[in-house]
Amino acid sequence: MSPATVHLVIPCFQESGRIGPFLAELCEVTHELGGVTMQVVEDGSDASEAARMREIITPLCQRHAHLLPPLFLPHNLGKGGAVYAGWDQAAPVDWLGFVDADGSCSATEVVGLIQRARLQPAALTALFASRWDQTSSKVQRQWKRRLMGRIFGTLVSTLLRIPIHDSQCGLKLVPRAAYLRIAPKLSILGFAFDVELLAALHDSGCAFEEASISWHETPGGHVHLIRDSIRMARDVLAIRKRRRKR
Ligand SMILES: Nc1nc2c(ncn2[C@@H]2O[C@H](COP(=O)(O)OP(=O)(O)OP(=O)(O)O)[C@@H](O)[C@H]2O)c(=O)[nH]1
Ligand SMILES: [Mg+2]
Repeated sequence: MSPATVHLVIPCFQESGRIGPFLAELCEVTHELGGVTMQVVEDGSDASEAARMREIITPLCQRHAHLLPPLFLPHNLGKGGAVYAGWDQAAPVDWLGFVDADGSCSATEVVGLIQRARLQPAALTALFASRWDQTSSKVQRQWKRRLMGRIFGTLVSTLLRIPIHDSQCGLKLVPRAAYLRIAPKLSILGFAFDVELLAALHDSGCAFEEASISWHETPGGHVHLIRDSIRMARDVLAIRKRRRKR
């Protein structure tokens, strides 16, 4: 029997300085794995950044047919907007997923999560990678990000009453059928999109599991700890309000 198919989106906002080695390794390991397609979705570039991204991605596309040509969106939608744009254009695979471009989560971890997904007899349970095991040497993060991650995780699980520790980890796999059911309800396109995705999956009856992974933070992140945390907390409150109305 052929393995469950996966389409992975790599959302990018001005990542030409960070994505190269990670994308090359990801191409190699997913090529060996088979049944995986991938696409970079970038929405933060000017002409010179787009040219740099093409310089990195074009040779990889030539070597690896499973790396689809990048999608350059005309306007900045945010991380979630880029992920959904990629998912909405994907061929009918079993699993839709995304992974951050900066390599904080290694290509080996991506393979591990795909293998875990393929153990399911059918694609039914969404898999959210998690940095919750924060005491472990597996997770290296700046203390400020670690702390904000804990606070935000507690906020999400308490306000939304969903048993999750780390809703924000940059690696997730979602059954495509489950995504199609909830897609019309999704409206948050920024950094809190994962929270709305999680809540919608949960409310639609789709099970999810947190999968502990190694995480070695790559410097140069785009999340602004104060500004984005406030925005994300507001988004969580809005999600709670909408859920209560239903
Ligand atoms: N397309 C797109 N991708 C984005 C946008 N903002 C962030 N991303 C991508 O989202 C991913 C995560 O962003 P990072 O900059 O790594 O976030 P961070 O500040 O390191 O936060 P953590 O990784 O959670 O510690 C990266 O692949 C970014 O390029 C955006 O507006 N559009
Ligand atoms: Mg990062």
